[in-house]
Amino acid sequence: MDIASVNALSYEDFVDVLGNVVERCPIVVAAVWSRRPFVTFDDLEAAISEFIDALPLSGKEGILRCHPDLAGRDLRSGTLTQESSDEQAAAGMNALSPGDVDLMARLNAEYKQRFGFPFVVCARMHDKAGILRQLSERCRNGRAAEVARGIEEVKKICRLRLEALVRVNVQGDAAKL
Ligand code: 2AL
Repeated sequence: MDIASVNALSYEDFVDVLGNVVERCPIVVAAVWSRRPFVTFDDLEAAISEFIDALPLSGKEGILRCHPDLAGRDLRSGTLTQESSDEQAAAGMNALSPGDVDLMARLNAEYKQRFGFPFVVCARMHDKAGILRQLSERCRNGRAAEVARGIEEVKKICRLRLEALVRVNVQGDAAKL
């Protein structure tokens, strides 16, 4: 889909097509629909990013809380969104040894206990070893730093999900379909 086609969508279709670019948070794109027309792909991405940045701390934490754990309950029960399922598979989260599943569960629980929201990382940009390393390292950060870091990761996930839906041409403009 190209940016002109994105701009032509009704809000219902816009939310249907782009609603999960931020995991289980369709309100984000429902809010930015009124910022159309987007001149480029980057313009659309920037509008999403600005909406997230303008949220109060509780809203940013809420976005983080909409993310499923890596190698967690939703993966085991088959209730991940398609996007999350593909991302977790790309990072090998669906093929962990029983020992690594236990380690992830322990570290995820420790992180959540400390911060009150889940550990979020852009899974497509890391492998299993990198994810486990970050999870143990980030458990030691302060809370404000982790909200900021988690939101940075949400934006990376969002960029990749947007790229799968809207073509970015060589000039950085969107031009797909
Ligand atoms: C996820 C997810 O669902 N996709 C991804 O890249 N990261 N979840 C998470 N807790 O980091």
